[in-house]
Amino acid sequence: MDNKTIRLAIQSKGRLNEDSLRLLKDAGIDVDDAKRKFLGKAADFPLEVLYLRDDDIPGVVEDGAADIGIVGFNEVAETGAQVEILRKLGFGKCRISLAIPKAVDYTGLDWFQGKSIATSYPSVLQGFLSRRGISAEIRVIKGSVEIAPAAGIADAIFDVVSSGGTLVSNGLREVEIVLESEAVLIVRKDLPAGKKSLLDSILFRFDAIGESRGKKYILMNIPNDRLSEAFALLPSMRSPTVMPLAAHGWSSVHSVVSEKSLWETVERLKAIGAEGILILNVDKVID
Ligand code: PRT
Ligand code: ZN
Repeated sequence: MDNKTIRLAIQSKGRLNEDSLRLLKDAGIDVDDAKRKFLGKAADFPLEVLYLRDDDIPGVVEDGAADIGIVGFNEVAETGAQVEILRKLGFGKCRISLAIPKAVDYTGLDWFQGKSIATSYPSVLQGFLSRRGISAEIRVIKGSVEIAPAAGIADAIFDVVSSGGTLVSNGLREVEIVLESEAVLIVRKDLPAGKKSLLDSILFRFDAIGESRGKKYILMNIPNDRLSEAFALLPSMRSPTVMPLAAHGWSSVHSVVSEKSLWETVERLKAIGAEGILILNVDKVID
């Protein structure tokens, strides 16, 4: 690996693979989606992609076999790898929680005293239990942790949850959220100086994509005598853009609004006479 190419580790298959590749594509970095290949190359950016199991990504970045990686924060926490977390990436959101059979009367954390807990995250769990002064037996299981209580393997589980559907269909109830997680961009501790500018360029692109998340571009026609009311409703990056319409007494107003308040803003704009409202996606935002 030379100093003019940066090497990124991503999950080869699984929940984070597609979103990781999409993020790269949105950032103008097209890599061959050769899932069976171990090492891929970007066509238009000096970047190599190493396709790995998610469990291996933090360690490979720590060792410097990859310079950067995209992986769930839960894996970074579990491996304890000495890497720097540069960005949260907004996908792969989940939590690692303690769950118990739903019929059990839960009395608080003390319930776990002396119990057995099945998990694939023994290190995160041990850390949590020690901090809370609970001593329980940890049983490491690599897959299908959710069946452990029904199978008589453990009293409780500590596992990744997102919708909670898996817990419910296994007769379990989430009782303590221990760790919130999402995909993160990690970097090795001693990134060679020559690769710093490549990393900066990737961060610049990722940030522009991150900034655009949850934002919509809105344009509409407004009677000129209602413009000041419209401006009050449209907090923009600097201030809204106003262009006169050919029709006398009307202007076209353009702005960027947050998706959360979009419908409320649209209703208020309509109430002050806005017409021909268009709402468009925002791909990138560069401040
Ligand atoms: O093969 P490899 O080792 O790379 O993959 P893996 O099987 O270990 O991981 P994978 O692909 O399942 O998940 C990769 C990462 O996605 C995890 O490390 C988390 O950071 C993140 N993530 C986000 C999740 C979930 N959501 C999730 N729901 N990982 C696992 N799950 C499991 C959960 O444990 C449950 O069993 O999916 C099931 C469905 O969840 P519910 O709650 O929606 O029913
Ligand atoms: Zn894994």
